[in-house]
Amino acid sequence: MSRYDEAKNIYSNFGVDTDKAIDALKNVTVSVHCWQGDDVEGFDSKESLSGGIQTTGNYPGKATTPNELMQDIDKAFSLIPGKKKLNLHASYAIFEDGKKADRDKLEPKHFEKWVEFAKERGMGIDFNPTFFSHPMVKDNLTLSSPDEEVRNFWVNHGKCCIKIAEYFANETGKSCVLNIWIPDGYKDIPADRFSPRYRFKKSLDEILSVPYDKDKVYVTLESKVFGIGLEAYTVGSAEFCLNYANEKGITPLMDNGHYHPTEMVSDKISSMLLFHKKIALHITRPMRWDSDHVILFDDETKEIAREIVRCDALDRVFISTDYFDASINRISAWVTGVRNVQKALLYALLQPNDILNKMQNDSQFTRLMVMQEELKTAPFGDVWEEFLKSENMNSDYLTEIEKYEKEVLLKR
Ligand code: RNT
Ligand code: ZN
Repeated sequence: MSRYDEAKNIYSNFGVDTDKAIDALKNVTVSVHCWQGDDVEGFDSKESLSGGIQTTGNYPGKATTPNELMQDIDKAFSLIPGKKKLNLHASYAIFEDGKKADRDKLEPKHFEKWVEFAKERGMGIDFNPTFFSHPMVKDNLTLSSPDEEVRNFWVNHGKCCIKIAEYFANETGKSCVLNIWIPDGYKDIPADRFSPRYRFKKSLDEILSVPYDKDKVYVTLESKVFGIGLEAYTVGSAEFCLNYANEKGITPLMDNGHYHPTEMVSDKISSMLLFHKKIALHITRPMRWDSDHVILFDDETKEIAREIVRCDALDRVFISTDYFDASINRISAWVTGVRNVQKALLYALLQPNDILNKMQNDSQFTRLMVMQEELKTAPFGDVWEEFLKSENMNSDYLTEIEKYEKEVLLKR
């Protein structure tokens, strides 16, 4: 009997069908962030990374041109099983013949190369306006700035991005998630918390006044609790973003690095699903702060996945990754993190949820604890290997990456 067959038997004793779990996982799309490949630098500006986010590390071989980034994405994606989507930021615009356009003048044509790239690979594209790493970010403010010139510049950027998102959806035939996140905030105690939020609301209203097809473009709004240098106050707080999303019928996005450390996104998912058709996630690994470490197969990642599966919401949650580690091989960081999201999903799909729910409802809390604990040591690894095998992959991706590092990355 193969290891998988044995695992299948063991899981069936728990009331779980492993083949079904593998099939379900094959249908889940993970939107993979392009910015792990170049430490969130992008191609449109020489400005260093700003917005209260930070990459640390200086591992050699990072992508510095569109071609290098595409080559690295190809390498990473060749080692990531399952369905993938490419998640781009506006700062990754590609300007031909040195014809640069500023962020408030971006057009679909500046993303033609990416569309070509995605289409050739049968992938959809998600998108993000880039409200950071740019000289028009004044005093850490964009859409909430009291300076109308600054605020308008960024409103126009948002408007351009809606059109580009629609272009992506039309070209790829797959809907595009357009995620708005602004870094705006203050390092120290502000005198006025109301007006910046008032202006942010007004700016969002202006951006969303651009007509767009709501079946093709899903606008999401990402909240945050604080950023580096923005410790005292964040304009786009959880309350702001959630209320705004509710009022305007757009989709809330939760990044699990954007809450106080004991606040868990896994616990928020069920509530959010009760009040929204769709929700969006940035899966990351905060370590003491929003440090954006590579996603591990850890408890919170598993719990997030379990919530999605238990709420029967795989088709209602836009799952994307958001982390950036410059201290290790960037391709490996990509593959490890995205595979861990998929591992967590498979792990979640291998839970006998009906049985466990019944135990909860029947107040069988002893049995519930014992079964949940016993499931932790069930032969999950063999089911994961079977999934990889069905995707013509295996658990050794590092050999290939080390070869690529020697032959490609170190020669850059
Ligand atoms: C920052 C947010 C945001 C960014 C990306 C690059 O704290 O998480 O999503 O990480 O847009
Ligand atoms: Zn994020």
